Amino acid sequence: MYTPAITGTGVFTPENVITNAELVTAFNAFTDKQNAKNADAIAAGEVEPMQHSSEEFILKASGIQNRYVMNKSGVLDPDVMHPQLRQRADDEPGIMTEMAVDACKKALEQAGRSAEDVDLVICAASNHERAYPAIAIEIQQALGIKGFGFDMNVACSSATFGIQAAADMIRSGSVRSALVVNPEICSGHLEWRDRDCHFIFGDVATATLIERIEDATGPHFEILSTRCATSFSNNIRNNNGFLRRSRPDGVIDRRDMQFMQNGRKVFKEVLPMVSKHISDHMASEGVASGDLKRLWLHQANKTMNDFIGKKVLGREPEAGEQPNILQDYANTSSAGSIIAFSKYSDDLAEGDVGLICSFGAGYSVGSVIVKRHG
Ligand code: CO8
Repeated sequence: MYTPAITGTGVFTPENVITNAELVTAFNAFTDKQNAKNADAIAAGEVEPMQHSSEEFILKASGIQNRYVMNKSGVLDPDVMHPQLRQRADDEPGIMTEMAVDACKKALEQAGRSAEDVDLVICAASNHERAYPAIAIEIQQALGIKGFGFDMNVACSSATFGIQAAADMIRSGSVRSALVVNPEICSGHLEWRDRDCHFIFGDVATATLIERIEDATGPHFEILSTRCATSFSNNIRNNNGFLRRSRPDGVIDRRDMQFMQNGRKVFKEVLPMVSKHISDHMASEGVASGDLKRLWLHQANKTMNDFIGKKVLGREPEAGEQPNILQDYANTSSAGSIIAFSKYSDDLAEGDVGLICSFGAGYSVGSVIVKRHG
């Protein structure tokens, strides 16, 4: 058996930022247009008027201030309200591949490695640009990696589940080195015209290089243990699949193919599940809360993270102990905890222990306990 270690991480951040102010202005303009269009039906009491969104609500309910997106103009155009992404020719790299390649190169550079050193690419994300060939195989080809690649999807937990899969293969010796990459174009599956969720998501790609610990050339994080759990729930759902299903009246319901959630229920049900999962995982590995130097949590909601941090540590987390990036990136699904890890882990000292945790649709929760070396 070999010991796996995280030797490099990389983050691709899109160029375009949307602030809450810009988002709310676009949403409210759309709302006014819709209400004007439906004025007669609204006056007759047949249609409910749409309500404005508010910056204050978004910040208070979620902690989000900005989000990065792959296309800004479409999202902010009240007559469009979705990203307008150019369809790629079959012989061009896909959009997810371009994002992933950038993140992977940064992870390889940080580890002092090149593509020839890698045996496996796992593209772990909550949405994939196409069904097949696997995005991972396209990334593998774009980077010039031998070995193999495959796609996997566990929604927001894709990265930690991918890390477990890669770490287990490294432990057993079937691969020597793996890239787990999470290109998330959440803007493509978000209903930007829905006031309840239009502020939630952003786009990004993260990559994590995992190698045998003896192959590490610089500072690295030994993977002490991983744990994954799932429990079926309809409270976060996206019905977009390969079947073109229509309603009884023959209409294809576009909303049915986008992100849907019952946010309040998610909040209530996922918090205890995650807190218990982390505490049980730590207990079975003999890690006390006092031993934990950092928590890199899934980035969906600030209140949620504050709650989990307090529950796991048994006290209010101190500044920097549980870094949030959601104020800048919003919820980037599987990439969130890896962005936090990538940006806030360099300062840990030899022997410091930390925990990466993701949670979300499924429900799913994945945790990775790591120890700093070097
Ligand atoms: N502006 C102003 N008011 C608003 C707005 C708005 N934009 N939206 C709602 N309100 C109003 C509501 O109408 C409601 O009014 P009233 O009290 O009169 O009924 C009031 O504000 C409160 O609304 P909510 O109860 O909905 O508000 P919450 O406080 O619950 O906050 C949140 C909403 C932020 C969504 C919160 O519930 C939350 O964060 N929940 C957990 C979410 C979560 O973690 N989800 C995980 C999903 S991600 C995942 O697993 C990956 C899926 C793949 C993603 C990729 C595709 C995109």
